[in-house]
Amino acid sequence: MVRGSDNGSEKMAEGDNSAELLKEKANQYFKEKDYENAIKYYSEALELNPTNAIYYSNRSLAYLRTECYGYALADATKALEIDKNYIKGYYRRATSNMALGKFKAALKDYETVVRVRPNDKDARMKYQECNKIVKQKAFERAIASDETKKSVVDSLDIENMTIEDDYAGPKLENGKVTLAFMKEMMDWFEDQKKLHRKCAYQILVQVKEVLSKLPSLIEIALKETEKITICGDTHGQYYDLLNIFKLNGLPSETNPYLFNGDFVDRGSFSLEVILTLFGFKLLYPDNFHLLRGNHETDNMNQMYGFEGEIKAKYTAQMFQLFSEVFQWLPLAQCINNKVLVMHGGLFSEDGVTLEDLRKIERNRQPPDSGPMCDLLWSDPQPQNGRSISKRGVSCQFGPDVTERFLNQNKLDFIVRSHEVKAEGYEVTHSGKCITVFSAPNYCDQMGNKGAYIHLRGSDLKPEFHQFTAVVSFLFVSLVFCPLSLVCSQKINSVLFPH
Ligand SMILES: [Mn+2]
Repeated sequence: MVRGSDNGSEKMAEGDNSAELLKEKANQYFKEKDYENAIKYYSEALELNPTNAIYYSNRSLAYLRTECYGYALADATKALEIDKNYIKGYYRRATSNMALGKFKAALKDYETVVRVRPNDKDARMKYQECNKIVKQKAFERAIASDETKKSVVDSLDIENMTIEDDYAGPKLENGKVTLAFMKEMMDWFEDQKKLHRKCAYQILVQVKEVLSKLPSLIEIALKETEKITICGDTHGQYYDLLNIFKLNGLPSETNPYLFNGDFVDRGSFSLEVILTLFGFKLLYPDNFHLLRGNHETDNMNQMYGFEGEIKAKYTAQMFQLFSEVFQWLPLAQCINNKVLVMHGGLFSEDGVTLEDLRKIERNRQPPDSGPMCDLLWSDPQPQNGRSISKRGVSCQFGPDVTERFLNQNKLDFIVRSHEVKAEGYEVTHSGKCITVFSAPNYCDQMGNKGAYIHLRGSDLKPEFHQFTAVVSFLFVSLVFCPLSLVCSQKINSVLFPH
């Protein structure tokens, strides 16, 4: 009996030992920022020892890094179920909830951390940041109810904004965006100079007018001889955007583009990216297309840098106007009745038709569920059916879901973005679901290629073009994000797994 139980615990110890080795291996991958492999080995460690809170907590952090906030939250919760005194678990759960915009839930966990570790400066800072947001949200709700929403446009007097004599930058010509203006502005931005606020406001007011007249589902027809270039996420990587134009030509009436959302946040040059894209929209309204991504929203902009960037470069009022403009970005685009493009993907329920998309009232922050939410947030998955989202918003859809949707709507395939891919693009669901991502070396560290797609009217066969990042380390990297816990890549004692 005794001997037997000894053997049992020896075996257990062996299992623990190899689980520890797997964890060490995972930690090494994490250090090298190879989060996919880190997740793989934490998962293997958990198979051997499913009662270790640290493994869950470490995997939670790796999920946070890959923006799988739904999974990150589940792991942090699991770590706390196993060990409710495990302080890092509270940190992780708070971070996940922050990323999901659940600030009150996050605040509760930060409170716990601060109570247990009164001398932890980092924890105190996070607690204060979070507390500020909770109060601000409550204030916004309070004023929203007694004031009908007024547009920033009504309170601007753009005509009477004066451009100082010492301003040597680009100006609109008689209030109009021209090709000469666009070229001058792109050079100006390349030198990291600031566009006069009058010009920025002119672009914003005009583009709001143009976008608000568009339907939620854009439908275009390419002639036999025409082609369109589809780009995925650009995320404030201005120098990579310029590189796309260098490689693929400037936008024009004969060189149409479709940019598939997530123009802002993450990168330090979101303002430069979005004003360049808006400028081309004004110059070629019928041949230059923009769709909304999940980052063209207030919640994301608050957490991932764009709001901070606009406040630093201009004012809070200008950010408000950006927010109004974003609400008018169309949600999907159909090409030759055969190819449907959207930022995220397909829907949480079967039966959604193109007619349903046309009817979406999009001038709002996206709801938590329904077709508008899904278009901006969902992801494909390899297995059939649907599962809960790794991000904690919308769903994941399988090849059968894609097949049914395409059949019902008489479409050939979908093109979406929203996920970083090593090669810049990925073809899944037997060629029916294509991902394209145009921010190479995403966040200055993912090492991925960027890609864009050519679609020709003659055959609508996707043709992929890959490119690598321009040397962005030459440029000062500025982070405009108030919530360092969510988005900073800085590794400190709290963030690093153990
Ligand atoms: Mn996205």
